[in-house]
Amino acid sequence: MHSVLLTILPIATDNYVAFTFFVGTMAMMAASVFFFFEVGNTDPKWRTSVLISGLITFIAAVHYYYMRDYNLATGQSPVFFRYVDWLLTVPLMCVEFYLITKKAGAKVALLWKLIAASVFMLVTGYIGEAIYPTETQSWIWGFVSSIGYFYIVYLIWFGEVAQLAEKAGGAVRKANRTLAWFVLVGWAIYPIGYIAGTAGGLFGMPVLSGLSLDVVYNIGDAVNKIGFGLVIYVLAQSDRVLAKA
Ligand SMILES: *C/C=C(C)/C=C/C=C(C)/C=C/C1=C(C)CCCC1(C)C
Repeated sequence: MHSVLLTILPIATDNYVAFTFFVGTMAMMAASVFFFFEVGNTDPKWRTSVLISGLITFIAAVHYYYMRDYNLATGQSPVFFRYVDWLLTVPLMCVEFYLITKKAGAKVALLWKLIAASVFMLVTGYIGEAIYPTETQSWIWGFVSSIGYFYIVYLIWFGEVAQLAEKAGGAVRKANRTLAWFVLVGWAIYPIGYIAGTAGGLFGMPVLSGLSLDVVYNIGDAVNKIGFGLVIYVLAQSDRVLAKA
């Protein structure tokens, strides 16, 4: 028992997968501390949004702490906990879109649409990655998952979220435009990781062979979770009622 508790699994210097799990854990922890402390330095109307930015990176930090260990101990990809993390954090990102557009009239129905589309995207992606990981099945489920993804892209770029953000104007409009790029470009990192992990890669082409799915997902998470939170933070800071001295 003691040997189990005291065992330290060293990360080999050429083990990039384990290294990105380690750096990911640290980055998510640091971002969480930052967002949590900044809540007190935020205009009251944006506090919930900044708090949720911190919850997103905090949930990821806890998962990364575990996934880093899992990967070092087993050499395997922590697929299940990866998707548990996403199932918690991606709907919270949907909540952010709802909160920033709420004052312009966003209804709870819009929040549910975003959450439903993200859960659909993630559950079907999990089926293709973990339950039926054969080449044909992975491609089919990957395409099905993409329907959910493109629906979210549509809502944020042209649909209700975009319209409400334009109506709100100012800092909200600006923030939504930046977040829309995160969803279009930053979130597109994930299908690349998915394909890297699919049997046969990109239809047998060598472009993604040798690329680790975990390295791609870890980069995607750092860019999207921390980046997303920072956009919300900048919005909150730019839209504060300055006390007149
Ligand atoms: C913090 C975690 C985030 C923002 C995760 C986002 C994940 C995706 C956008 C995943 C998308 C996928 C597809 C569009 C097709 C292939 C399967 C997925 C689930 C990797």
